[in-house]
Amino acid sequence: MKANKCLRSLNVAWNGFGKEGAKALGEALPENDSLTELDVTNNRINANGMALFMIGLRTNETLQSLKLGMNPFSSEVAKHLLLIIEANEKCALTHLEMSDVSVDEDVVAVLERLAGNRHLSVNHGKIVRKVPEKPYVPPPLPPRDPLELMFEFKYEHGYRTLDLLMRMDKDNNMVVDREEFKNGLLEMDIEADDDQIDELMSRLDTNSDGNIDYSEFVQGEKEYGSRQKRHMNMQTLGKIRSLAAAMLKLRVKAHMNDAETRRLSTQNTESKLTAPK
Ligand SMILES: [Ca+2]
Ligand SMILES: [Ca+2]
Repeated sequence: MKANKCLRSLNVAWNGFGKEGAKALGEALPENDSLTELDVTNNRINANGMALFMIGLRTNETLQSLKLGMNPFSSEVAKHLLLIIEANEKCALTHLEMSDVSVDEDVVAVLERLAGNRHLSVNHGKIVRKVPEKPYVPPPLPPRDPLELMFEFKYEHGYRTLDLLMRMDKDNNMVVDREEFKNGLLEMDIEADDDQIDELMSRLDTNSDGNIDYSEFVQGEKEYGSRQKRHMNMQTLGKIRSLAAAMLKLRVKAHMNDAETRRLSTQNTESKLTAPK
């Protein structure tokens, strides 16, 4: 094609020539000033192949019809293609066929700009929403032990053990019975059903007299309060791990962006080298 300066129409559809064919076309297009129609439908041209092919469109001034359908490239690649067409002020393209390529709002925005100053009709696929990046969702924490929550409440409010007992002991007999304990937890917004209340009572009421006295509160705090502190340490550790994982993801993404910038920069250089003087 480089040598054949009189060729007006080239149909190489359904060859499956892939990246190598796309590269050859990308190199030939800037040097050809006769070709007006090019059909490369169904040639297994993916994003890499399109990158090589698009180099040729940066400076081509004769091509009017380009058929790119049934090649595996994305909306993002279609956007780059349109940006290249937009940047080439002498581009003669009036018809672009890629009716099986779904496009997102970024492509639609470029098409709207082009509609204002070019006579270019583009057959594209359906318009889809841009796929947002999935936000990182940490795994749910297991439900907290109501006793640990109760002692956490005590620490947060700066209560002494006696303050906690007196807060729950509504009849002022210096012990907390089942009903007082149940209502006390409710007032602290700690949820526990009847079975759980029975179980919690049996853990605190070690002499099984049906009441929690001061020494039983102290003993309970030793046992479940220290567990609560350990739990808090584990939570802190979990948060640090989540943060480290998120930072690692950001570093990987930044590295990928750098690689993409370098690749585009290389393409730029190649384009300058192949462009006619
Ligand atoms: Ca009482
Ligand atoms: Ca007791």
